[in-house]
Amino acid sequence: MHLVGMMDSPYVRRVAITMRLLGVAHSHDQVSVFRHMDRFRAINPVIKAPTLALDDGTVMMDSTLIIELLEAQASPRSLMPAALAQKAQALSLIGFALAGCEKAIQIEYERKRPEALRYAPWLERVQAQADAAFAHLDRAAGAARPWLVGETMTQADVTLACVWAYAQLVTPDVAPAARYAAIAAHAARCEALPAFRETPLA
Ligand SMILES: N[C@@H](CCC(=O)N[C@@H](CS)C(=O)NCC(=O)O)C(=O)O
Repeated sequence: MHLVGMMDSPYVRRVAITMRLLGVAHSHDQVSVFRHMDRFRAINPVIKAPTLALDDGTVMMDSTLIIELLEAQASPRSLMPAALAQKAQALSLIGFALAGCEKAIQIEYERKRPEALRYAPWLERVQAQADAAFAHLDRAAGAARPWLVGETMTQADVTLACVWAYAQLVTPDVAPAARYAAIAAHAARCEALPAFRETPLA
């Protein structure tokens, strides 16, 4: 299978790290959805990163759907807890992390508009949503034992670390490290692992 997308995308990175952690063999092409549109379109006409091209020609997109396939392929290896309550906890935290990520990206895109076209009430709403997501994640990181869902690292840890690294690189003011010290410490623990070090953000 062939992964397509730049590693500066938190979505591409969570897939790439998941592949390493689950031991899924793959190739990877760093193709940008903005700078290499024609090349990307030839692989996936919708131009979304990450894209996963399977050996039989199937084209997949959306990191969560791709990770679902990786989990099925790697079974019994898994980054998701088997027990229902822990699985729900992991999925809940992944949802908060992906929402925080979406809000950071929305703010970043809004800032790319000419000043006259920016809509302050929208930015305020999105920042408040980001605040809620990161505050929840910070409480969860503060209660980690030592991982977010107990003694084993899960997809919730992978996703939070990828989202955090992206937010710190691109929109550090949206989720200040000083305010979310527990997330910062938790993400640093993830980033020290080989699978993260071998899959740098940019
Ligand atoms: N929900 C998607 C979000 C993916 C996404 O928005 N990727 C960005 C790159 S970070 C992209 O493809 N942007 C180009 C576009 O949407 O036109 C996922 O989890 O994969």
